[in-house]
Amino acid sequence: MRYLFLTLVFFLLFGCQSSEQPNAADKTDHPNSAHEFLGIPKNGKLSAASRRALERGYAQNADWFCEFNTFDLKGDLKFEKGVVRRDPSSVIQVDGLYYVYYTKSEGETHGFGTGDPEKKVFPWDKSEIWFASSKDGWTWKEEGAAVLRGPKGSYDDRSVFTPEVTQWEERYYLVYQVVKAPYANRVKNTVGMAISDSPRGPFKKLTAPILYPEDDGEWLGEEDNRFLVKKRGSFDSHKVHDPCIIPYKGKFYLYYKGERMGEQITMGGREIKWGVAIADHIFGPYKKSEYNPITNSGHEICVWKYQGGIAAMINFDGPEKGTIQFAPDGINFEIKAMISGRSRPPHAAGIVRSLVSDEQPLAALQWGLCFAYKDGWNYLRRFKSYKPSPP
Ligand code: AAL
Repeated sequence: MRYLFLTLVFFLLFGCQSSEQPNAADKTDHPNSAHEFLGIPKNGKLSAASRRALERGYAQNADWFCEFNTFDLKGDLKFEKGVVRRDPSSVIQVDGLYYVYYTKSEGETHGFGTGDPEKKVFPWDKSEIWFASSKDGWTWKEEGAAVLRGPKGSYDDRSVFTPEVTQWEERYYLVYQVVKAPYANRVKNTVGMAISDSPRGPFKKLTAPILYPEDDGEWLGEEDNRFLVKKRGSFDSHKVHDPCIIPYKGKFYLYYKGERMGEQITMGGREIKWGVAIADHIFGPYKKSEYNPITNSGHEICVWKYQGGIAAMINFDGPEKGTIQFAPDGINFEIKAMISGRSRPPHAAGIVRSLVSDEQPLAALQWGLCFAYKDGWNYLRRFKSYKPSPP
C-alpha cells in the first residue's frame, strides 16, 4: 500500500512534469536555416543529439569537408624495403621544381630494453633529414641529406627527424625533432633549426634547440618507464614534436605537438595535444602561448593560413580526431568539419604550400605527401582530397 502511494506521488511529481514541460534546450534560439539544414523541427522537442548538432554548428556547408585517397610515388621515393622514409615536410615549389624534406633511416627497429644502447629503438631513431625534388610531384629524385646528426656529445647526436620547411624572405628554414643520446623511454626531445639560402642547402644548424619540453613534471623512481610519474606536469612535459613555423601577424607561430609525462588513454584515445610558441624573429626566442594547449587532439601538425586565420587538420588521437578546425586568431580553434569515417586523414600530411588560397579553405589539401606502412617499413606516398557526393 505504502509502495503504491509512493509510486503515485512519484508519477504525479515527475511523470506528468516530464511529458508536459519542454526541456530547457527546446528554447534555444538557433536560426531557422540551421533547423532546416539539419532537419530538426524548430518548435519540437530536442534530443540530446539534436541539441548538440545545433550548439556545435553542424549546419555548416561542405566547404570544409573532404575525403582522401592515397597513391604510390614513382622514382627514388617509391617503397624500398630496408629503408625508412616518413614524416614529410610541406612541399615547396622553387624555380619550377617541388622539394620535400623527410626523415630517412636504414635498418631494423629493435625497440627498448635490448641492453644495447646503440640499437635503433624507433623507425625514426638514428635518422637524418633528406630531401628530394620533382617536376610533377609524382616522380621524385632523392637529392641527398639536408641535416645530419651532430658529433657525439652535441644536442643532436642521436637523431634528427620529422622536418618542416618554411620559406621566408629568400631563405629556407628547416625545423625538426632532435634527440640526444641515449635514446631511452624517458628521453626528452627538443626542436632544432637549420637555415639555408637555397632549398638544396647547405643548411647551417643553430647552436642550440629553439624549443624544449616543459620542465614541470617529475618521474617516479629510476626505472626507464614513461608511465611512472610523481607529477605529470604540462601537456608537453615529455615531448615537443612535429614543429611547423607559420609567419603570421608579423610574428612567427611555431605549432607543435606535445606529449605528457605519464601519458594516458582518454575518451579520445592517446593523450596528444598541440601547442604554439610565438617569436618576433623566425629563429626565436620562442615563447609558449599562455593558451596552450590549443587543441585537445591531433597528431602530426598540419596547419595553413586561411582568410587571416589558421586552419588545421587534426588527424589522429584525442576526442576531436578526424576534424578540420579553424582559428580566426591562430589560437582559438573551432571544429568546421568531421573528416574521418569512410576515409582516414593522411598520416603526417605535408601540404603543398603554393596551393594555399583564401578562396577555398581546403585548397591547401588538394594534394600533398604523407607516409604509410608496408611490410614493417615506412614509405612516402601522395594524398589527394576529393569531395564525395551522396551514393
Ligand atoms: C610521428 C611524429 C613524430 C613522432 C614520431 C616521429 O608521426 O608525430 O615524428 O616522434 O611519429
